[in-house]
Amino acid sequence: MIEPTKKQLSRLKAHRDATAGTTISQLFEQDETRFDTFSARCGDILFDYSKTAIDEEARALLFDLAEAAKLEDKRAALFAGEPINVTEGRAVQHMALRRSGEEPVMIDGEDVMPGIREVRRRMVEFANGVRNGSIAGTGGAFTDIVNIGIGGSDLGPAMVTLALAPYHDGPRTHFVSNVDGADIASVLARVTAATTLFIVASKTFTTQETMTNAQTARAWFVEQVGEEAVRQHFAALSTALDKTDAFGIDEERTFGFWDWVGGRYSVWSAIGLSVMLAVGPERFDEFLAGAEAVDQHFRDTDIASNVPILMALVGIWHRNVCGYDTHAVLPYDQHLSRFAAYLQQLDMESNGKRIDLGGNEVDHQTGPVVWGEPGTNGQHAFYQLIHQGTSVIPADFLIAARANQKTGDHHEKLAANAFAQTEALMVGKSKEQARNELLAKGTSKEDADRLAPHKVFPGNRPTCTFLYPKLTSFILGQLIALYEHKVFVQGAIWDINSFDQWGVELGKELAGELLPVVKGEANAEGRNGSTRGLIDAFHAMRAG
Ligand code: G6Q
Repeated sequence: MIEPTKKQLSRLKAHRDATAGTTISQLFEQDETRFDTFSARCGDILFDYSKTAIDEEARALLFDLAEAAKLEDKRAALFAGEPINVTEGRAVQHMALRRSGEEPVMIDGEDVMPGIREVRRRMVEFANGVRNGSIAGTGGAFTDIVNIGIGGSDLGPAMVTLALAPYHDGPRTHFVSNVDGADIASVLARVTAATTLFIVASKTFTTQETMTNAQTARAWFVEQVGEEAVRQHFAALSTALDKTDAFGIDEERTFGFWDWVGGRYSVWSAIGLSVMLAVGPERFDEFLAGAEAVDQHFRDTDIASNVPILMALVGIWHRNVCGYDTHAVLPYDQHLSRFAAYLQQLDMESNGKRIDLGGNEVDHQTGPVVWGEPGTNGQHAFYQLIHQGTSVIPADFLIAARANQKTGDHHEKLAANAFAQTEALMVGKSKEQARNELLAKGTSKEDADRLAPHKVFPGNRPTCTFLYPKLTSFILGQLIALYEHKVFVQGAIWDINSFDQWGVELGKELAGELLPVVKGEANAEGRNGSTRGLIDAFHAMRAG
C-alpha cells in the first residue's frame, strides 16, 4: 500500500474503533432510507450492501482511500493496455475480448481487435458447423464434446456451461482437468469415440495435467478409430500454435488467443469454445455483451454508484478494517454451483500475494480465503459456523427474481431462504429472546436457563446481496465481470500485481523432480525425511 493509502486506512480503523458499538440493525433504525442509499445498480443487477456496518462516514473514508490509492489512474492504465502485469511484462486486456463496435484497442502500438474478431468469426463458423452437423466425426454428427484443460482453461468454461444449462441445446459437454486418471477414465467410459470431439484447452500447451490427459484421450481415440481421424476429432485452444501442430491438430481446428489474456480471465476468448458449442454463438455473444456492459459501467460510472468499486471497498472494509479472514460466496442458484470454485481462482490466484509492486513485503492483509456452496444446501451444513461460530464471515448472497424453470413454488421458497439468512445473520437472537421462546414452549425455567446460551445468535454479521431478474447468459457475463473488476480494484488498493501467479510454480517444479523418484527411476536421497519416508512407504504399499 502506498503511504497515502495507509494513512486513509488508519483513519478508517479509527472510525471503526469509534463506531464498533453500533450494530448494523441500529444503522437501519437511524436511517430509514439506508437500503436505498447503501445499494446500487449495474444494469439489471441490484447490489445491496446495506447489511454491513459501513455508515456514511466509513463510506466517505473508503472513497478517499480509493482516491489515495490512485485508483482512477490505475483503471485508466488497465483500459489503455499498459503492461500493468509488471512481473510478466504484459498488458491485461481480457476486456477487449468482449468488446463490440469498431473502436481500436491498442497493445504495444497494435490494434488487437481485428485478430479478436477473426478468431471469434472462426469459432462461430466452427460452432455452427458442429451444432448443425456439417462438421462431424467419423461416426456422424458430434454428440459429445470433451474439454481437456485445467485451472483457467477449465474452471471458466465448466462453470459457465453448468450455469447456462437451461440454454444448452448443443452436444453434451464434459470437462476433464485432474491428472488423476479417474477423471479422464470416467469421461471416456461415457462417450463414443466416433462421435466425440476433443478440445485440448491450454494457453501454453505444456501443462502436465492437460498434456497427460490429452495424450491419454488421443491414444484411446486412435485405438478405437485410428490415427488418420485425429485431425477430424481434435481441436486446440492455445497461444502456442507450434505445439498444437506437433500434437497433430489441424490449423483449421486451432483457435488462438494472446499472452495479454490471463488464464483465469480467458473464458471470454477461444477458451470459451465449449460454451459456444453448448449454447450457441448467439448466447455466447450475449454472455460477452453482459461483461462488456460491466466494463463500460466500471470505466465510466462515478465511484459512488460504481458496483465493482463498491464491492471492492466493502471487501477492503471487512478485510483490512474489521480484520475478517474469509469471504463466503453463497449463490441461491443451483446452476451457479461451481461459481464459488471459479471465484476462488479468480480472487485467490489474483490477490493471494504478499509482495507489493515495489518488491517489498506488504504490512497489511491482502486477499481473503474465498469459499462457498449454493444455498440452501449450505444452510444444512456450514451455516452453523457463520451464525454462531467464533469467526465473522462476510458473505455474498446471489438470487434471481425468476427461475429458469417452472417447478411450483420452489423459487419462492429459495428466495425466502436467501432473504431470511441475511436477516438472521444481521438481527441475531438475544439470550433473553431465546429464553422467553423456551419458556413459551413450556420448557422448565431450569432447562430454559441451561439451553438459552446455546440458542443465542450474536447477529451483526455482514452480508451483501446480488439480486438479478434471471440467470441469463447476459446476467452471467455481468456477474463474472463485476467480480473481475472487484478483484482488480482491491489489487490496485493493496498495490500488488493481481495478474501473475508465481505461487503455483514451486509445487510444479518439485513434482517434476519427484516424478522419477515416484516411478522408481531415481532414489530419494537428499530429500527431507518426511518426503523420503512417504515415497518409501508408497513403494512398499504398491509392492504389497
Ligand atoms: C490462471 C493460471 C492457471 C492456468 C492453468 C492452465 O490464471 O495461469 O490456472 O490457467 O495453469 O494453464 P494452460 O492453459 O497454459 O494449460
